[in-house]
Amino acid sequence: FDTGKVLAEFGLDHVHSGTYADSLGWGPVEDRPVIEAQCPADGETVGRVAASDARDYEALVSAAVETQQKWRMVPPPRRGEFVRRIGQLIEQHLDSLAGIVSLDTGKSTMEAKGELREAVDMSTLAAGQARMLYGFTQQSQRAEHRMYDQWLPLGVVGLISAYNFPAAVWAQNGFLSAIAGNTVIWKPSPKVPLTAIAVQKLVNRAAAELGCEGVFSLFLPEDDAVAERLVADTRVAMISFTGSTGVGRKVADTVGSTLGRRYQLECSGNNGCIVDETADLELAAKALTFGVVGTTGQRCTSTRRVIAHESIADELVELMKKSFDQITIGDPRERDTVVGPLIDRRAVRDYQDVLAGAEREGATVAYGGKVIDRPGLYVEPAIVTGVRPHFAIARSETFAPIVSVLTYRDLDEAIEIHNGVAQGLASGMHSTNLTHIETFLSARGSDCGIVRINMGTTGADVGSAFGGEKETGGGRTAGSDAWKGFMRRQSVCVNWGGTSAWDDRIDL
Ligand code: UN1
Repeated sequence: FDTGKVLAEFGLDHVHSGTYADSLGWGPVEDRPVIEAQCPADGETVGRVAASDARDYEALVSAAVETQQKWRMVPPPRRGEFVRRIGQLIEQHLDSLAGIVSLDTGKSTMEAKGELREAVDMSTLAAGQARMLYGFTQQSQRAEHRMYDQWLPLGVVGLISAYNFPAAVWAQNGFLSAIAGNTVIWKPSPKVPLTAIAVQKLVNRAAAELGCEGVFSLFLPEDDAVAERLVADTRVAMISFTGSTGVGRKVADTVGSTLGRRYQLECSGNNGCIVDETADLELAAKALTFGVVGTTGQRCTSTRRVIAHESIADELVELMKKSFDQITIGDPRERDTVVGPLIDRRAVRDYQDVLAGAEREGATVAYGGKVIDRPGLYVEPAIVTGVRPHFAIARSETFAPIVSVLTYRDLDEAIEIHNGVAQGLASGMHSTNLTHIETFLSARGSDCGIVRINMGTTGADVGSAFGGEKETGGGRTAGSDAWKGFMRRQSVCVNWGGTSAWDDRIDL
């Protein structure tokens, strides 16, 4: 696609500095720091964006507090119409917005479109949910009293998102926040500034049409120290954070220390998939391939570990190699590209270090594993065999297309290996044996937030709750009853009979 044209659709300048402060409602700050938007495909600077700073923050947070006072009284179904309208605008501009997501992240346009469809799906889910913020009726033991619970807004939500899903994670958390009656301050990763601005511009258009200005605002600092204000600010009722476990822990410490504020964390995963001796290996190899290489291994749900029964491990690895061979790696702007580059140089270094470390510990890089000799940050997806559970490669998350293959003898051992890591986001099993599957789904099975049977670990459906246990942080967003995480529960009891009910005796 044509970079200049795609940017122009959102009023963004190609290469030259753009100060979009006016259109984003930021204050008249002169000497703003600049964020360079570099495309990971070739390192080209596609845009320069003026960042927000501490002075903008003050203006944004007071506006968010003030707007929330009004927004909380708007009937939820009307709030739903606003998020649905944002979804429609994303849908209308899907192709060019996907171009911007590709320029920022390096993911293929195919995947960028998938991410934006997820954002659209999230808008329809949230709009429908807005009519169903149900509380239960309870039966009071007192005569002529009505008792029920109701769900009320929290206030201002601070939404911190990572570079890998710059639009979908905002939509998952932001749309539920908004239908819940909260206002949202979005702090995206400074690695994806163009997506953040383009999305905010669509939001502003929907807001102007429906009179919902100020419900969503964008805070785009270049520097994490400025972002920390948001986390520490007691005017912000909740922080929803997606990113590494290290940063997530700091968020939890800061927010948790002021009781009454909430946090929701979606941190590192180390997603494993058990493939047993009864599995359809062709299907498993295909599902595992996309789980490993999709988004160049930079999803928190990416498949990091394959735990294969020893009798089929070699055959599975051969099938995975064949399937990996079919993947077109290339410039995300080209039509047939499936896998693009890594996000930055540091990610390439991490990829190299982890593979070198695995070899030192005695594992074998059985497929791929090299940096591709061409401009841009391209690497070959890697399959590492002979990995033992205690190897560093199997214990921590590396955002790169690398999968470790571990083997096991019986199901108990497989589950022990599977659960024997600190993270608990997505998990999977390939099997045709009902007992194996149900064991993995039982209380002694997977300890993760998400389980996929005969599927890949990635590509969550918005209809179910998304998030994980253990060091992944315990947060949930998207479907099921995840909306409750963005609201406060109130237990109500109304005495409608006008008498005080002291007597415990039943007297018919
Ligand atoms: C993330 O990687 O931070 O299910 C979240 C999936 C994606 C994950 C997005 N929706 O693979």
